[in-house]
Amino acid sequence: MSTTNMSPATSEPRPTYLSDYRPPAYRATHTELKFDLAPSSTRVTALLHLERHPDSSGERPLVLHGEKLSLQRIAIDGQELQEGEYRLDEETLTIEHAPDRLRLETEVDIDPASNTALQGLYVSNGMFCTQCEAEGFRRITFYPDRPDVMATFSTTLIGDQQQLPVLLSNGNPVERGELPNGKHFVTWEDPFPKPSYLFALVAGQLEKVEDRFTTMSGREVLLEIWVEPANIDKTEHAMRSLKAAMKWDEETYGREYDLDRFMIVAVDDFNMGAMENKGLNIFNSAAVLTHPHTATDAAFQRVEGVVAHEYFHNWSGNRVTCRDWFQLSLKEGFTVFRDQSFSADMNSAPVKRIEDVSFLRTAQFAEDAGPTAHPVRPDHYIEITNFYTLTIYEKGAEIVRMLRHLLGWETFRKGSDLYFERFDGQAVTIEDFVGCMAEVSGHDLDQFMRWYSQAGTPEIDAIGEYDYAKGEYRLTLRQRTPATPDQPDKQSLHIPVRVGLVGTKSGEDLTLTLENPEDQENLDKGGVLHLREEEQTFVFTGLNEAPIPSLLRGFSAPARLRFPYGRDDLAFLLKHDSDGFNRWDAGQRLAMLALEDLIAAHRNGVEKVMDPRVTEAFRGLLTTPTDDKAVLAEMLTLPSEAYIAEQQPVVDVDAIHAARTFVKQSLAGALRDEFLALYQANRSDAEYAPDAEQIAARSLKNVALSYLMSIEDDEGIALAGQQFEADHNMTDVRAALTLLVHSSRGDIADPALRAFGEKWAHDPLVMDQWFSLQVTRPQSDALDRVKYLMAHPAFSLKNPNRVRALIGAFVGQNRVNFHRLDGAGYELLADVVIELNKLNPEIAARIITPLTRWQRFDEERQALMKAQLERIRAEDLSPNVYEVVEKALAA
Ligand code: B3K
Ligand code: ZN
Repeated sequence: MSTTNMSPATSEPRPTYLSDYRPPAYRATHTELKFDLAPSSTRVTALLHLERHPDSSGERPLVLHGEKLSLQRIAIDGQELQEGEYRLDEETLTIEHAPDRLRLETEVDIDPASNTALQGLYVSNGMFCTQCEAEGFRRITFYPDRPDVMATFSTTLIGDQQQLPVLLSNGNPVERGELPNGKHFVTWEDPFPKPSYLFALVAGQLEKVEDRFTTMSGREVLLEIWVEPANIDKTEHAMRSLKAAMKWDEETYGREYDLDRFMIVAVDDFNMGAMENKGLNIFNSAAVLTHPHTATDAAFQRVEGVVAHEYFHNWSGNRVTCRDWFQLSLKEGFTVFRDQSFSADMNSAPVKRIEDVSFLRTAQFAEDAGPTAHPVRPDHYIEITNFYTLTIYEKGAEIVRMLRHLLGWETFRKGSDLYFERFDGQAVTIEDFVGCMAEVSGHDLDQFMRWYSQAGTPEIDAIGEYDYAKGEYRLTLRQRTPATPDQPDKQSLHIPVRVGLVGTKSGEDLTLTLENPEDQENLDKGGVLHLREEEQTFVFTGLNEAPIPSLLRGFSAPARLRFPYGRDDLAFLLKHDSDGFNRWDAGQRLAMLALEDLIAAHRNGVEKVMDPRVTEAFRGLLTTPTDDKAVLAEMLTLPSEAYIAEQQPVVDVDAIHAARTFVKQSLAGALRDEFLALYQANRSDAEYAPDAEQIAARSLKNVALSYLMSIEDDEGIALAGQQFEADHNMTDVRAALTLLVHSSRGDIADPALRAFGEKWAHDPLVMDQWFSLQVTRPQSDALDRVKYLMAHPAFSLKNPNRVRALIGAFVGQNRVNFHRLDGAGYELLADVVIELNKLNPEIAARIITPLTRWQRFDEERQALMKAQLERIRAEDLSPNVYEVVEKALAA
């Protein structure tokens, strides 16, 4: 049981409120740490240079955080404290009458080997590593563990020379040497003041690859990627990505790296993707290791994005950090925006936008519509770990993107420069960031700030009317944000709506002239209408042909936009819209209309009929030559079941699955030859490279194969078999194997699966894929397979990647089987959550998400899901799971 963990029957964990923020009574200026590393008992000696905060009155005591620490010694300025001179509870150490300036020494013992929560110091595959964000450092030593306390650190690591030959921490190594009993030590110094959440140490048997980067001012930086010896051949792409990111940040944001060395370490047990510790980024091995034979294109791209994200944090997060954890999106939203822009520049920009928006609309919109909805800057939380959400990250990035477009790149860049210069070395707020943007642009961003405080996805209802005689088009936009928990009433947001009017005769963008000069001025600056009121009408004049509006171009705001498009309008936009994103979106909308009909047909038990307009639109896509294969692959991809579900008032998983399968099979049947030709045209024996061109061709080929396999076309099956056997690269192997395993052709799939499992038994990241692709198969035996695989020797609830690969994939991507009407899927998830609650509360509170969305389903399923939530609530819960389950049941 964790220290803040109280059984709901006795007392409930208490929330922390933004409005209660006060600067700390004391701050640390310099911190000296010594670790004597041993798996079950590590001695941590800390010497903190503390001084009273200038804003703090003399009455406030010195309070340090500390959890699960066994205190051995405590002294102030060399004087041992006696019992009674300090107070210890499960979360804090309090010294009532401390001097204004002091040196506090503590010695504590901790137990990294039994730390399955993976916060603080823990052991992964025999390697010591840390995860301190947000509040893990307090599990290492007593400390003012809050981001507004920034100190320089000096860290000495002591370990067995054989077991722990490599000893790493933040900054630069300044001393090393041998010690008695086969031990050795290394001392590291980090000259940049940092909050404790950016502290890191790593110790183990590691090997490195190194490289160098010369910064724009001519300094040479040593780059090191540290991995277990078996993975030394999987670092090349991460290194290339790191150098590209360093260069990009110099060129794009004028940001240069500051230390002499930058290290990345790969660990197998990690709760998130990676962590931006100063000078020593620690990565989930899944977010750093790649090899053409073990990682898919998607994995290569993820590595590039995450390496860049963590590197970019060196400025947006580390040099300028958050005052408190309510400001989390200050660093995360901005840094996600930065990594999205980087990936767009490295690959296909339109595809990157399509992927990011699909993800946002599917997953973040669902969060915003569910019981855990919260503003991008929350005003209270019980467990901050629960707030590393899609809303903080992805919606936060959309807000920064809106600012970038409102201001234009050059002004936005000036605002960014001002922010980094003015607040360098400080812990600041979202107002400080937006304030810089307002200051450099002269824009009034007061209303815009509501994006940070108001939860929920705004809905925009648009209607348009063309007056032929006057040559006018009247576009009326009405906004509304639905109520969310704690926020019944919403105010109007400032929403930038990028528009175009596409002429129905010419197929070209018409010149936009607005009646109102102020609106026209805004429009001239980038085709944007500023919707600030609940309802606004924009009158476009001088039009000599009827237009079809193209709205929210490039997805200019994270909103749901409705417009009564006819199917012919959508087919027209799919052909003619000059905005690539909206061209794709028109195709998705067209498919959605057809899917909605088919969902209804399935529910009503009437025969399903395919809308020929969808087939013709696809035929058009398949037969029109294109130079953008990457976008074509996206256009040929139907909306996911999760996205379709998002659009339904009551989710009918079976009807959605049936309708989508029907559309896919109809298209495959009607366009078989075209898909086959597409497949053949995009085959290649060229040596694998994760470049945009090859990735596009592979996506296109594998999309074509998925259509052919949907009808279990003989030729398709043969091609999938050959593609698997050819073993050219993991992208192709995994695509082929997944299609085979998801088909009814067990005769081909089973031996392939077995061969794959045996071949890769030694590689955890490939085995994760082996687990996932089996449990996502739509056949009704999937749940049995999950249970069978949970008993597999390679499965462990202690490894978050494995949990995500098996349980996460099943509950998130196998909707028909997770939502089985006998409730067995829900029961299985609840069982897992109950076990994980004890082992790793952070992961438990995440994996439970699908159960919390019970209101979206029919009554029968609602009852089954709620029953499992109640069952979980009856357990002795971590604050993490407690907070999520309470919200879900209160909804
Ligand atoms: N900042 C880390 C978050 C880790 C927090 C885990 N509770 C990852 C990132 O956004 O870069
Ligand atoms: Zn981040």
